[in-house]
Amino acid sequence: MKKITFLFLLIPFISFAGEMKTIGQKGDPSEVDRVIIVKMYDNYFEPKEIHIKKNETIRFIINNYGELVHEFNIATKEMHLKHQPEMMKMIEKGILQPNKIDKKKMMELAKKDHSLSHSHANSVLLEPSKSAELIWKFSSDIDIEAACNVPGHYESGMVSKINSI
Ligand SMILES: [Cu+2]
Repeated sequence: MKKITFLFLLIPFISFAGEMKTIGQKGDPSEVDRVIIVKMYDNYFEPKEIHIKKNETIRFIINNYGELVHEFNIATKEMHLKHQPEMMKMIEKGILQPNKIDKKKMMELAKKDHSLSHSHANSVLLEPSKSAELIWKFSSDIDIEAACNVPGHYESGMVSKINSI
């Protein structure tokens, strides 16, 4: 019985790890090939297109110049669409506010529901005037996008195409 429970817990993890592999992996700081500066505004990114080479490790330096909380998330369109309900849940729980992240509440609620902690290697969530960096090693040439999944932002065009050459 215990074995079966364990397997069920493992299945979503395996499928997520599989998805991550197609978009690349967390990059090693000592292997950074290039730095790309990303600016967040309400509700769009600059640049709108990002060009990368297969196997390139990029250090993204992300600055939020907007007045709202924004996310920079590297994923396929399907992964973004799957992540959006998690972001909606963060709003419903009061963790994610238009211009603020309630980190205390996040830590508290994430003890019971890990999806509320928003800890993903391929994503950063930033309050206004904050900045962060994300090092990513791209491994494939499938269609990926950098997007903000704060409810309504993706739909209003907060997405940059990542083209591999
Ligand atoms: Cu946004």
